[in-house]
Amino acid sequence: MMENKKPWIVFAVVVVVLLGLTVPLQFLVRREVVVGLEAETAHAHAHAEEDHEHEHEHEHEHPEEEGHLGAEVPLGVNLIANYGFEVGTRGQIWGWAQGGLGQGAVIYRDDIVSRSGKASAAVITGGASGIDPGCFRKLDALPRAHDVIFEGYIKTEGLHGEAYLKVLAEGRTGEEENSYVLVSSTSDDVDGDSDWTLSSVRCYIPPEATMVWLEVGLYGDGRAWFDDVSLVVEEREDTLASGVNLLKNPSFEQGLKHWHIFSLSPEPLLEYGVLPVGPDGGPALFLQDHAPGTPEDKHTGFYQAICGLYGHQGTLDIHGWIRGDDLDGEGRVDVVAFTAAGTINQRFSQGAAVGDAWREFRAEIPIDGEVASVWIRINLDGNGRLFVDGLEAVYRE
Ligand SMILES: [Ca+2]
Ligand SMILES: [Ca+2]
Repeated sequence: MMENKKPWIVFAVVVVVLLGLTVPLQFLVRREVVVGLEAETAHAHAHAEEDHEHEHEHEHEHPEEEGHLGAEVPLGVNLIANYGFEVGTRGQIWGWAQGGLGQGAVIYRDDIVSRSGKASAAVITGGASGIDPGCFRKLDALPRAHDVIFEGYIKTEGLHGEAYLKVLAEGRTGEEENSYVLVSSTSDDVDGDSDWTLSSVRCYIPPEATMVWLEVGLYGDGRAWFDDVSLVVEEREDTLASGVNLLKNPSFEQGLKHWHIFSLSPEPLLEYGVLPVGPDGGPALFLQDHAPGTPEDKHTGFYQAICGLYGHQGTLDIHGWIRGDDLDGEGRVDVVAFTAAGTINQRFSQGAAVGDAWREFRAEIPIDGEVASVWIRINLDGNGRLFVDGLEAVYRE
């Protein structure tokens, strides 16, 4: 027995020393693999997190510093640290900022509900309608002239509205702090009572982009959770097809799927849905603001973004049907082109007729190579009822 004891003690000491050396290493590896955090970038991300506390338009960065970030962006890997919302406290999710007009919405790290790991990002609106409450972050690297694919899992409970992932690319001219939108595109929305559902959005980031934001959030009333998000940069896939309708669900046969709610109203009293009243015999969009005396400058509506137009020369032919009923204000379809020149141009409006007749409208939007994206937006300003159906956006070379 005495002969065996000394080697045993030596062995125990060696084990303890090895554990002491490898446990921190294992922790770091686990942290990176499980959580997505790289230890050496924590400092830089901490600064990024501070930046998130500011609103988008108050970002301060040097354009020359941003100018050479594009070349360093790695392709094919998830660029989001803390993609599973594992790191943080209930009130603060590491690497993510909280935003949106919540009307009392609570945005938090939920350590009970998760798709993987132990936590997710959650939003509860608490009975009132929320306008984009959620979490957002700025991409540290700029994937200029590339496609980005933003994906993640969304779970909803009693959500009247929609939960989504959004990519927002902004540009800026000179020293001005005012930024302008180049691309704003949202993923397939999730609503109602949905278990974890993969949602994704792919869009092209034009070379003029100076900031790219990622957001997970909701519109409406209810609860939503987000987990396992990823942002992957790929070479451009130029999939712009000519001669076909580029809009998804253009005639509202799938309800409001693919149409993202857009509102500047702090308290929108919005009713929307589909009614089988369209000129095509199928469902049409029905939009109504019940609030009596709603001012005409309160825009509420839906949009769908068409991306991937950059570098193309041709026209975008718009066609559809619109019908107004008891409108106190205006209903219309706007086509908003976001260009590298930094101005919103090619905005075409169509006033709604008061009465029951469907009215056909057409517009031809020049695509000059610098149009980064186009929104087809259905607007209701003021109150009343608006019907829209059979929308088409066809690119022709
Ligand atoms: Ca998680
Ligand atoms: Ca229809």
